[in-house]
Amino acid sequence: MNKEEIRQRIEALRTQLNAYSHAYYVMDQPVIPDSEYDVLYNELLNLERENPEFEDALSPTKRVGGAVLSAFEKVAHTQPLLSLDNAYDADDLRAFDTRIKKELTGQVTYTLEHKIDGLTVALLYEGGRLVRGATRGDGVVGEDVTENVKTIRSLPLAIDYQGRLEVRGEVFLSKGQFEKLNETQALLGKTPFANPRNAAAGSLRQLDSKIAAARGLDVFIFDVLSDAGIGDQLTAFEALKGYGFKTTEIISCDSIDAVIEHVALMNDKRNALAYDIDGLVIKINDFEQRRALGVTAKSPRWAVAYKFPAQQATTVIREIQVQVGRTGVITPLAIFDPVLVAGSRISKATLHNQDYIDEKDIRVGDTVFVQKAGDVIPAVVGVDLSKRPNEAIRFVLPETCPVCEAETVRKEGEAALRCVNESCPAKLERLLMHFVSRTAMNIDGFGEAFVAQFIDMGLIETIADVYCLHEHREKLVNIEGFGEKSVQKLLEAIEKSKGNDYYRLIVGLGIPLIGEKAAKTLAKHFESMDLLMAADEARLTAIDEIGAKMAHSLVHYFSLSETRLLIERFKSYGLNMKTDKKMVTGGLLSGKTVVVTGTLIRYSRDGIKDLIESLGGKAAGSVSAKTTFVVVGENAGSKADKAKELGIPMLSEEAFERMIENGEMTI
Ligand code: 0OX
Repeated sequence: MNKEEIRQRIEALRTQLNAYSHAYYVMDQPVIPDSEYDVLYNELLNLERENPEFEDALSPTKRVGGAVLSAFEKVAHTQPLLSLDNAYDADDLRAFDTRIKKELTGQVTYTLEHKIDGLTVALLYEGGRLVRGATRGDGVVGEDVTENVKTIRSLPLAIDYQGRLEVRGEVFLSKGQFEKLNETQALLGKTPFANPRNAAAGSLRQLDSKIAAARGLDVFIFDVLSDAGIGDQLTAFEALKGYGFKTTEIISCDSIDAVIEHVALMNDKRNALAYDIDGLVIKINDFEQRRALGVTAKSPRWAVAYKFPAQQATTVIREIQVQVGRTGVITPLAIFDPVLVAGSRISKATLHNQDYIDEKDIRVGDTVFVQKAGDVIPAVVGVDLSKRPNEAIRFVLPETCPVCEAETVRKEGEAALRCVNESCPAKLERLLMHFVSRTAMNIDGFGEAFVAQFIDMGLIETIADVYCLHEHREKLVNIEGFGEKSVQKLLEAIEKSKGNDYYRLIVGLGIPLIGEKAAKTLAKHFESMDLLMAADEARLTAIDEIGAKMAHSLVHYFSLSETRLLIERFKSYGLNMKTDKKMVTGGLLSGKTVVVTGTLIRYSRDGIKDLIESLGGKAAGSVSAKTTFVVVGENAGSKADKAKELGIPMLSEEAFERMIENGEMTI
């Protein structure tokens, strides 16, 4: 190839690669496989290297970033970048419509665009080429981030318009890129970004454009400033798309009612989008009407940003309280200025443990991002380090329990710090609240304040003492605000609770990792508390819903002498500790008689007997015509012979286990 042919080939490759990038990054419709793109890209890269006179700063090979800047240049915007007034509900939207209708006569059409929670940029094209990208800054002066915006794959570096054209848009990170970025941050041992907006802001303002390139920024264009005779927003979007820009969907509505309807619809659909939107921007479609309305000091009268109820908000942590849970776990709780998140006011959130605090480096005085995890539990997801006060110091959980002052201990391999004092009053208070709660023994009349008082007065030292409260009737009646009637009611509720389903007592014990669901499963598999207490870890983990950690927790709990004493006392007070027969009769072995012979590997004799009984079966000592089947272990003797003689099915230990695991009688 001679020089001219090389130049033409380079041009052709650039045009071709730009078109493929547009299909991939803007239209989301790749037209060639990555491998083919790579071949052409490498050809271009080589030609450019060998022929430096044809270098071009806007070549597709320059998307990877380049020189490191020492600072960003300031850029005065051609026209100020306005901000938007906000609307938070249907009333605000109607007020916006009313204001407009006062000024305008004739039909008004509104357009609705996604409101991207990113950073506004102004992009200038001259002679069909991107010449400058600037941040919004204060709306009048921004910063030159041309090198960084050039790395945004969905942004055309060359467009088919030779005049001067400025477009404006919102730079953002998709949810997927944000996840990926945080995974990388974690791998590098760096603090994760709190949200996509922060990550996008940090990336757009990187002095090293190679870093910006690696972040995978994206941009939606929503505005075009040109004299090309465009008269309305719908046409502007069509023109933008025609130039190769990426736009969000846009819809038009002829009434504010239709706008309100669409806004509600979008709030439901927003989670399905690949990027975060925090609302919709509602604009008057017609530019003539826009001009008639004009602008206020900082925002246009013809547009409004409808904000969805915030799912994330910022607030300031005023205090970190330390709480002691019923199992002694010390939990830090952040108390912050109340904020509205996903429609509800929150003022505190758990910080879980020391690791969580350290990982996010959360301090008192910090401005933090809070959100509702799974839209229910409030969580502090990150810190805005730029707002950290100088005096903010690292937060460390205490070495002694804030309630009983006993030592706090963190076991190896555990995230939790615990108060190791078995009789810590805080633990007892929490356990007692849990014991009487709706999910556990469901005893009405135990207000939180009274629970603390009963403990203070020495009336309750363990949860079993609940059933001795009637002995202190006099003292109870004299408690201020309690009175004869409430005492009577409470004592009746306590008495009634003795007849509860026994799974409730299992819940009430507050065994670590054993909640309501696990307790119900256990009550189904073990007919009585005695059987449950005798179960070993192998027997427990043989149950589908019981994992190794739960099994370990149960065995440990029941091995404690305090536990045995507690259970004995409950028994002596007449608490129900047996599964309702109905539950067992529904068991896999209900109505079946099973004989075990020989030595089993996984079960002791008592263990398998318990298992059979907990499944509703009868464990018999000898084989007869009534025997349903025989479980045969090693060195089985005469019982196996008898079973053979009578034609009674025999199962190996393994086959028996499989049958139980599958929950199906195979004989
Ligand atoms: C966005 C967004 C921001 C034009 C006149 C005032 C605001 N965050 O997605 N701004 C605008 O419009 C400008 N549109 C948007 N879609």
